This record gives sequence, structure tokens and C-alpha cells, in this order.
Amino acid sequence: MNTSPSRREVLRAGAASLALAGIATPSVIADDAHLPAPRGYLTSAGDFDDVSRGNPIPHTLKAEALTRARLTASSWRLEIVAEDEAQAKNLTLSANTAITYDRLLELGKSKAIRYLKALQCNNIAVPLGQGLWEGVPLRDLLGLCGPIANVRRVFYWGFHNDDPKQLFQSSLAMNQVLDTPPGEMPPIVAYRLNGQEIPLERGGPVRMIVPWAHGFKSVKWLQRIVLTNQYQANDTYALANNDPESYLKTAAYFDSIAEQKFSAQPIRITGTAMVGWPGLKRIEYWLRATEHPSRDLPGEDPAWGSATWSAAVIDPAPDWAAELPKGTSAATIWGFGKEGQPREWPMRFSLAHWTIVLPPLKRGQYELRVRTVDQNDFAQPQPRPSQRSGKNQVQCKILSIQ
Ligand SMILES: Nc1nc2c(c(=O)[nH]1)N[C@H]1C(S)=C(S)[C@@H](COP(=O)(O)O)O[C@H]1N2
Ligand SMILES: [Mo]
Repeated sequence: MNTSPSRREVLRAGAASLALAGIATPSVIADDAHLPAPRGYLTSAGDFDDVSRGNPIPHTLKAEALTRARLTASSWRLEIVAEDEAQAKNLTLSANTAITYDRLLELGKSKAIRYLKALQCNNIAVPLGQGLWEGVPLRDLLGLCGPIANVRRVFYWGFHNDDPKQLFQSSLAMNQVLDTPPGEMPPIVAYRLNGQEIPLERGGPVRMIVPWAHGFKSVKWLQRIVLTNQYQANDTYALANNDPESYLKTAAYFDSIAEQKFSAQPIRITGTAMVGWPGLKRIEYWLRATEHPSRDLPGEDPAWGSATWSAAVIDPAPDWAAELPKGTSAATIWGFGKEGQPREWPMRFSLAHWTIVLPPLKRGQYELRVRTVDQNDFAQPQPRPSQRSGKNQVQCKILSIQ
């Protein structure tokens, strides 16, 4: 456990700024003994939760089947094809002009971008895992097709067992590909995860990564890009009433939502928060004693209006040298300054860790709710409680004190 003064000071400073903002602070926050050991920021490739379609699932293919599927580094090819010839020069398998893995890595020598990004499915609360992704901006690959005319959208998909029924595709508007706002991260065609080749299970050898979006835009086993003048999203995820243009939501999640029993002692509850495009200002909790605890509290219940929210503690930025893959200098990562520290903390599209420390409680039952407040001052589940654009309902954990 790290009890260095600097960590304590950072936590106290955090509490002080919350007090200034008029937010109650937990009573035992300065007591380091109740804070967890610093938690990691990179999920190892095999530890991500997996969301993969296909029969067989592409990452179960072996040996020759894998080469036939073009899912090894030497067999992998990326085609970029316009709907009609006047739109762009095509890079195809048949003309032997499709992009090879070696060519992608060669481009990466001058164009590569690296960033931290957590994957989250818009239909699953709790992020799937966070990686350090590296790749070539998609715009630079489109640049290989010469002048592009009359193209409004990019469709793309990965290997799907050559069965149209298994196609999993996604799309981006051309402006989302080409006109990255300054200081924002572009979509990349990624070939490294946590400093290593992307394993097959995570969508390797090459996968799309779209920083601001839910997982369905980050297509695995990427093989084909289509330039089109169609203007509508054709995402597989547009079906089933999902919002195909959803942004990652800022939201807090308990590490374990399971009901827990405690004795009369200080209680430490931990969790993570996803930081969406609106950023993260603070995390708050509401503890309420009740004889009949329930996780579901309807939005119209007057209790929401009289709730008292107190500050949870967000972990300060870690020691990046210990966090990052060996040989990766933090200063080379998007959003980090020359000194190797992130310019904003917590960082957008990535994970924060938080801790709630409760003083000893009286016997009884309690509902504990946690929510984020974003940089626009929206508290969960606002600004957009639509569950088809990403899960951001306020989570509840039930505590019983014996
Ligand atoms: N080719 C392909 N890519 C895909 C999917 C898929 O089924 N096939 N699932 C998507 C969805 S819905 C999510 S949430 C993420 C999950 O990424 P992971 O399995 O690396 O955690 O991958 C996306 N990319
Ligand atoms: Mo998903």
C-alpha cells in the first residue's frame, strides 16, 4: 500500500476543492488506512470482457483456417473500396494493392498515435477493459486512395466467416474521420495494444478504434473499408433501437454491486467511472437508511429531490512509469504533456477509480447510490438517460450492518 505523503496530500487537496464547491466531504477521507492500494489503468489483453459475434467466433480459428481468413500478420490485408470508380482509387485484393500489415507498420513510423481508451458496450454497464492503443489515423489510410470525391460516409467491417448473415459493420461520417477537432483523438486503425501486437481475441492483427464511441464502432479483425456517398449510418448496432452515434457516457460503477454485510467499522467501497466526452468533475454518493432496501428507486420518487450527496474520492493520476508497458514513455501518449503527466485528469474516454469511505454505521439496512457529475454539471443519469445510447443509470448497492 502506498502511503507516501504526496498521495495523502493529493487526496486532501481534492477534498479541499470539493469543500470549496460546496460538497460535503466524507469524514474519514484523510485516513490513508482506509484507501485501497493504487489500482491499475491497463487491462491485460486477455482480461477484457469479450463481445464477439460469429459462428465460429473468429478468434477461435486455428492454423490454416486462420491464414485463409487473413487473420495472421502476414496474411492480413485491408481493402479500401469506393462505391464507384470516380470517387477514389481503390486498394483491392484482386489488384494486389490492398494494405498489408508491413505497410501499416511502415506508415506508423511517421504517423502513429497512441492513446488510453476504455472499451464499453452501450448495452453493458461497467467498461470491458482499458488499453493503450496504437495505430495509424484512419484519415492517413484514406490518404492512400488519392483525391476523394463525393464521399460522405465510411462503412467498415471485419472478418465474418464469409457469411453475409454474420456481417458486423459500423460507419463514420467523413468529417469524423478527416476533421478531428484540435486536441481531440482521431479514429485509428490499430495494430498495438499495451505495447504488444493485438492478440486475435482482441480483434488482431488489426482493429478499428474510435475513441469517443461505444465498443460497436471499434470493429475487430478489420478487413474492408467502403467509401460511400450514402449519408446514413448502416451500423449493425443501429438495429435493435441502439443509437449508432452515441458517445461514451460519463458514469460511475461499483466494483461489486452485490449486497454486502458489514459490522460497525469504517467501510470502504470502491468502483470505477467511465469518463465520456463531457469529462468528469466529481463523483458523489448518497447513503440512505431504510427498512426495505431496493435497488430500484423510480425517477419520480420525491426522495431523489431531498437526497444528500457527498463526495467520493477520485484516485490521483498514478506513477505512469510503473503503469505503462516497459519502454513506453508517457510523453508519447496523446493527452500527456512533455513532462509525462496527463493534461487533464481524469482523462476523457478512459477510466477513473474512486473510493467511498463511510464512518462506522448503526445497525440496519442502507441503500448506497453513486453518480458522476460531468464538466457541464450534469449529474447521472442526465443529460441523456436514454439507455440505448449508453448505460448511465445511477447504480445502487445495498449494505446491511450487523
Ligand atoms: N468484428 C467484430 N467486431 C466487434 C464486435 C463483433 O461482434 N465483431 N463486437 C463489437 C462490440 S458490440 C463491442 S462492445 C466490442 C467489444 O470489444 P472487446 O471484445 O475487445 O472487449 O467489440 C466490437 N467489435
Ligand atoms: Mo457492444
